[in-house]
Amino acid sequence: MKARHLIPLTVLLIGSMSAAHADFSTGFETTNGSYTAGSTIIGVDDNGAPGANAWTALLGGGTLSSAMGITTTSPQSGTQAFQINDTTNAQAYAGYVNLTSTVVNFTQPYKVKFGMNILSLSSPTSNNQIQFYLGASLTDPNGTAGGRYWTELLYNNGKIELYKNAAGGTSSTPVVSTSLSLYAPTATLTTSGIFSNVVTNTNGYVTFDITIDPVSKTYTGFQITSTTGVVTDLTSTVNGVTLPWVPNSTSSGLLVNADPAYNLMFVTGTDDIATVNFDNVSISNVPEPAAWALVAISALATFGYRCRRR
Ligand SMILES: [Ca+2]
Ligand SMILES: [Ca+2]
Ligand SMILES: [Ca+2]
Repeated sequence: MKARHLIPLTVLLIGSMSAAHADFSTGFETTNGSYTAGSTIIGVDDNGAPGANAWTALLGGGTLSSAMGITTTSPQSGTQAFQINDTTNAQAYAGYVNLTSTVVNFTQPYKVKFGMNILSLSSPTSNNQIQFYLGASLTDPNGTAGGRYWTELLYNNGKIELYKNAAGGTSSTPVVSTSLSLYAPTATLTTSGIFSNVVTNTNGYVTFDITIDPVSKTYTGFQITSTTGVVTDLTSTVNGVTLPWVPNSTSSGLLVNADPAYNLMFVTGTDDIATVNFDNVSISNVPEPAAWALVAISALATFGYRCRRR
């Protein structure tokens, strides 16, 4: 091999290395940590979570943590999934794990992905029945009175709602609000009291794929995928839209403009009765455009160099 052929290979490797980071990924299987079918998730240390950081009950704690457990019913992958089985309209449930200092490089763009399957949802119920967050603060993971988040995705009365920062920077508001029934075609939409569009039966997983640029504090992608093959790319809707970062809110004990923490949290509402599975949760860095541009430029330069040598 002539020396000049090594140049593009070297540049390609450097480009690839700068774009490659480790992922946080769990399917709630026994291989992912001490997840045990039929047992609570609370106290379980995921292999991918930093050190001994364990799943923590934020709400519905103590003896009620059995409602947040590992199920073998309808996993998206493998044989197990995380299930919140909320049977009371007087209690919220929230389980979170703190991923601060995880292997993911949170200073570079990253993708948050998870599957959700609402197995049942009954009345009485109000708004925001199922909730997902990444963020808040270490001292206030609940984000009391409007926490600060990297992302916030809610199931609200039949709708999937991805949240953004609201004008003024003190609260958040949906940037996407779309019907879950588009992705869960077997769901039954009913009217229950004053609440409409409530999914009441088993409907299969819906996978969310959210891309975040932590530097510009904006979304750069959002995709929803059903088990039946429906894929909706809402990137054009969310691209460049500010995350639910609420920079002026100090309600979580955060200073103005300080970054949220990295609490990965799943929640069911206080006055909601719901059984919901989560599976295939991952956070992974996305290749940086600059790195790929470098590869492309070096390839072009090498091509030009070779042409001239002929
Ligand atoms: Ca699984
Ligand atoms: Ca760990
Ligand atoms: Ca409840």
